[in-house]
Amino acid sequence: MRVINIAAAQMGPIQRADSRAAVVMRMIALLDEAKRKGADLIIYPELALTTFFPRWYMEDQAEVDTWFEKTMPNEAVQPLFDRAAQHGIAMYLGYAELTPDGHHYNTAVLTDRNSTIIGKYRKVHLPGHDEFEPARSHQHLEKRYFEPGDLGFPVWRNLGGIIGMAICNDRRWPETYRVMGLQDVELVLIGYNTPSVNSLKSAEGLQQRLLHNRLSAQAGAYQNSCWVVAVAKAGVEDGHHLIGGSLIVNPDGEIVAEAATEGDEVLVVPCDLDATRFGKQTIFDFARHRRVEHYGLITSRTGAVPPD
Ligand code: CDV
Repeated sequence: MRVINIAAAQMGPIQRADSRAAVVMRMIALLDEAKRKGADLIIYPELALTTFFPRWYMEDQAEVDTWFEKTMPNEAVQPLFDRAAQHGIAMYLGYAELTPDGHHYNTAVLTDRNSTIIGKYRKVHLPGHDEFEPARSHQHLEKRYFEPGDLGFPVWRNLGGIIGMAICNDRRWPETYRVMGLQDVELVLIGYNTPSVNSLKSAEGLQQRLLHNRLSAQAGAYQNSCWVVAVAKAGVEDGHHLIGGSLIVNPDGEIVAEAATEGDEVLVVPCDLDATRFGKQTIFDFARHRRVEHYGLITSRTGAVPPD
């Protein structure tokens, strides 16, 4: 058995006025709880240090940039890295990244038990739109504020396993998991901020959004025989509701833990990475069963084209 004790650290809402320092204090409290429960690895949500700012329309780039981190760790976040190293807990941390040469990404980093950053992922599938759309009940301006990630879907060896990362909307795309599956991934870490309403489709509410969250994570886990951990920032941020439903899914696609609240909440589950092997050696033994000669459209065509 190769067991990693995984802590899914769901976070309740972060208001627009909340400081990074206050948020980091909450994250440290979650980390301390994870330590008490024996965690080896903690997963925080997408954009864990701030409110989900892409809901706000901004024209002033200087204002936009206040939501971004120019270095990681930085002064505000250093106490989190220090406490994680003290506890010997590895970490997935999502934040808005502004690079020295001016690029903006929706990013997650992976640290080892010493809080050394060993991996970086930049969100590939950016949802939403890039201009103000008055018909929407809230904006979702990720396409305005971020560039699509430029790092692909790498995986890293950490804690004795093979670990990959994705961010929020990525979890709805089978390609996300499969590209990592083809690198023998054993554990996929995902942070998310998902509004509980679709601002263009009133029939799609909280229950359907929770269903799609489970469906995506369970399918990704089962079809690639890996663990999937998906962690929310949840609750009402300045009047805008985000779903909770953080979950840990095993390589059979079964949910083994799910958050019960929309607040700060830690789920800790021992995840045996050897449990990934059965599926990878049988029904999802890619080397024996995949038929790449029939998959060309997956990479040669982006949008659907109906037949003549
Ligand atoms: N932050 C996100 O990527 N949110 C999307 C919303 C727009 C649906 C998601 O896939 O959850």
